[in-house]
This record gives sequence, C-alpha cells and structure tokens, in this order.
Amino acid sequence: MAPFRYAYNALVYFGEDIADSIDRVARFGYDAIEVVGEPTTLDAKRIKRLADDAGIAVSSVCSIYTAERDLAHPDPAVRTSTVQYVKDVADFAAAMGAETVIVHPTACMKTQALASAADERRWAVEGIRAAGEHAAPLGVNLSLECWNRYETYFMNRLEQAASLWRETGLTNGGIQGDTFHMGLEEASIPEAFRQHGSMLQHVHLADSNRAAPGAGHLDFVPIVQALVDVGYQGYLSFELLPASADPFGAMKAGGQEAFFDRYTEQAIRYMKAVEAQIAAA
Ligand code: LER
Ligand code: MN
Repeated sequence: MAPFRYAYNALVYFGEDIADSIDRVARFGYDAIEVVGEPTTLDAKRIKRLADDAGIAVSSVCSIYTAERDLAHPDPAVRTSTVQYVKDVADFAAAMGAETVIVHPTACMKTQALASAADERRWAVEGIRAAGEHAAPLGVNLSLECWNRYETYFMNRLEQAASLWRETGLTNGGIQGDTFHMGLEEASIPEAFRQHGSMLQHVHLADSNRAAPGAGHLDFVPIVQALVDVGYQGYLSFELLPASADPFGAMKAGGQEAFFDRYTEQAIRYMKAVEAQIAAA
C-alpha cells in the first residue's frame, strides 16, 4: 500500500505571509500546501518558488465562494463573473503546478434556491463545463466539493456531486468529499467513499468538530481503509477551521493558535499512525 500524499489547507493560516505557511507545512513533513483561491491578491510565481525551495508541491486551490460567486445565480452577470473567477483560479493553479481546483456550484452560506431547481442545475452545469474546458489544456482538474446543509442546499452528498459531474461531460476532474461535511450528510463516510471511489478527485480531512483528526469523534480507520480499498491516488488535504457557522468568516477572523503548529503537526502524525495500523492489520 503506497502512502497517501498529504496537504494542509492554508485557509486557516489566513493573514499570515504564505512563506511562513509553506515553511510550517514543509517542516512537519507534508508533501504539499493547499492555497486559497484569491488570484488577485496572491502571487502565484512567488508561491511556486517558495514551495519549490521548501521541497513541497502546491496540491490544490481552495476556491472562496463568497456571496457574489455563484454559478447557479439567476442574474446572468453574476454567473458570468463567477465562471471568469473559476477560470482565473485555474490559471492561478496552473502557474503553481497545482493539479486541482475545488469548485462548488453556489455561494457558501446560501441555503435557499433563488430560481427553479431545473434552471439552477442547468446554469451550474453550463458554468462548470465552461470553466472545466478552460482548465483542461492547462492540465488542471476541477473537483466538485459537497458541503453540509448549513452551508448549501445545492450539493450535500457524493451521489449528488457524481450525478452533476457526469452531466458536465468533463473528464478533467471529479468529485470531492470533506469528512467534516460527510459526517453530517452521509449515512456512512466509508460507504460513500467506496461507492464513488473511481470519481474522487480530492479529499478534505477534518474531524467531526473541524479540528485535527483525533480531536473529535470520527473513526478514521474505516475511512482510510475505504480510500485504500478504492485505490484513491489523490491528496488527503487537511482543512481545519475554528468553530463557526461560516467557514470563510472563520478564515477572515484568523486561525486560533491551535490550528498553526499544534494541529499542523497533530493532523499528519495522527493520519500516518492510522495508515500504519491499517498496513499492519
Ligand atoms: C467549505 O465549508 C469547505 O469545505 C471548503 O473546502 C471551501 O471550499
Ligand atoms: Mn472542504
């Protein structure tokens, strides 16, 4: 069993110079860093250079779905600017050699539809397809991430993401589970991974309380076993956030102290112990 590749999402380090984030992630033995999707304020060339110097990769870009970024919005101007945002993030990812751009079809914290389900789905499919066709020649894959019901009404479970992804007809990418959201929405996290393993592009890991694995009540042994059994080859990227309803609000408030050195170290140590336990069984 080949070991998984690990990344840490710099979302929770928000406000810190990315050089310090890259240094921390490399120091604790990560393979890569996941970078926040703000291409107008972050310098892709500098991030790539810093990551190269530290001997790590940029795994992925965590797009930021603020209220005005919504591929399923009834206003065509909002949809057009959001498609442009996803294309810009794909360019940003390509410049850092990142293989994955995370996409969600609606704004985060939007919990009610603004148009019919059929219209919203059609707009989402068209937008994802247009952005994906832009990303493909850049070597960038899209990853459709499910969120829990308190952050979105649109796509909560892997089966929904799989159906949406198939409808786009794209081949550069797939779907994404985040164990924090999955704990709320899936009947069984391991079963959901087993059923959709061949379509998995990326995985976010966090415990039940969005803290480092081991700090909550998820059992990561059957979760990792399922990922091993389906032959998952992508990154396991820790997305850990302080307790808050709005993940991007939490990010702007800045990470709490535990999320810097303490959880960065604990997360990878815990998961490597889980991997070792499975390999020894
Ligand atoms: C949002 O809750 C989330 O899980 C992030 O990955 C944002 O892309
Ligand atoms: Mn996530």
